[in-house]
Amino acid sequence: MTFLWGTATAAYQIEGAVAEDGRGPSIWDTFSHEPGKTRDGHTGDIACDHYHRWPEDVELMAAAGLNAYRFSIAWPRIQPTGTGPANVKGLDFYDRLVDGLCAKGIAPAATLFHWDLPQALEDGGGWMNRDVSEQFADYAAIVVERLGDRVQQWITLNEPVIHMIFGYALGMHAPGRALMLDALPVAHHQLLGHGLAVQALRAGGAAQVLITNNCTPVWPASDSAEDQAAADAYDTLHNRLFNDPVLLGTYPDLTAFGVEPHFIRDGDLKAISAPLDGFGLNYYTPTRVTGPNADSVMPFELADITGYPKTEFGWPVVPDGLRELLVSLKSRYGTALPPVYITENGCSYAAIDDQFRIDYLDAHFKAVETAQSEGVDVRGYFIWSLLDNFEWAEGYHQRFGLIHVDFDTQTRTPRSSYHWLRTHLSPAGG
Ligand code: IFM
Repeated sequence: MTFLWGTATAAYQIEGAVAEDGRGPSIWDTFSHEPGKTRDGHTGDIACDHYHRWPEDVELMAAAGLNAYRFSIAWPRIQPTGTGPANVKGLDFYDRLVDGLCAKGIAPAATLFHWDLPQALEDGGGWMNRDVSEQFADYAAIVVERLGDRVQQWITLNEPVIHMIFGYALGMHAPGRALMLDALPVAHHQLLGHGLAVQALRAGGAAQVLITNNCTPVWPASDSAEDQAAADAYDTLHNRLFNDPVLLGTYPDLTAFGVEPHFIRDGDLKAISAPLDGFGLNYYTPTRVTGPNADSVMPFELADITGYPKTEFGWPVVPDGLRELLVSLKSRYGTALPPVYITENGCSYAAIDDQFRIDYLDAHFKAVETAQSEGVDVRGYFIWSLLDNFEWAEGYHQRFGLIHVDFDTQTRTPRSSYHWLRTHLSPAGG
């Protein structure tokens, strides 16, 4: 089986063209236009203008020797208000992109939801409203009907944990709600949406169906009972809350948080735990935690990780964390864990001559090889990201691309890491 080597992107982060061809507004349009929400007031209005420049971007992928591409579909392009008939021009865009990828021998991997909820659905409560789960499945059905004959992998959700925590619990991302633990239904409704979308995708003849979860190895700051309990609580919130229902059909024990998942209905977990063809894993860095202090609102506090290089975002570079995570997933879920695809990994580093990124990627590739030798079935690796792009609340200040983008001229300049990757993928220059 061919290992998938790709890059990953997301619609709002690269497409621009936010008012073109009938696209409706998303929560990120609203949020980024609100003063003070993103660094320097940056928005995704133009981003990388990928909506118009996608042929050049596909050429760049092909020239690097990549055989897969993970992109996301903007729900508000397909259903401008989140429900109702398909906007044909929106579907046409992805149809052109998918055809362009296939023509170059690049397998399309489409994510259905990478955080750009149609604003009209947020106005009805967003993912706090259970109805959105069913509306998400309707949207999935529309898209698979049009693209299902060519898309090799369907990824229902991207990082539901980050969307819940940053978007609904802390308010640092769209839709900007700060509900803290009251945001918990957002986890369940996204997961239910995943489960219902799996049904719709299967009914539509989808080739492979996955979910992408962001996971982190959790390190207690010491072996004290307090720090161990805090690590357990954080692991529950960040990892198990989103992995257990999908892979085991159960929710983890949430008593450390003093909450009851009262919003679960009969049959939900059966839908959520429908078998998958792969598990998408996004890994960036471990998380170190200590026990709570007198002011803590959660049963843990986050602590610094020292002794490692840091990306320009300040994230510690710990390649072995990826091996640790893969092995721990295998040990917790055993045969319930389908083949794993690293659906995102990469670093923020701006220089064109980016030896830092080369070292970063090389070390993470080796960590995957080690995990494979320890028995984990990893079948693909998607680097975040193809291009510098709109990094959410950070605007254009964090640059994750193998390819530098000049946002004034839209000129693409491949970084040293891009050239290194090409050699890595085709050592003979073929
Ligand atoms: O840019 C994001 C992406 O949208 C989701 N995963 C993490 C990336 C880097 O922060």
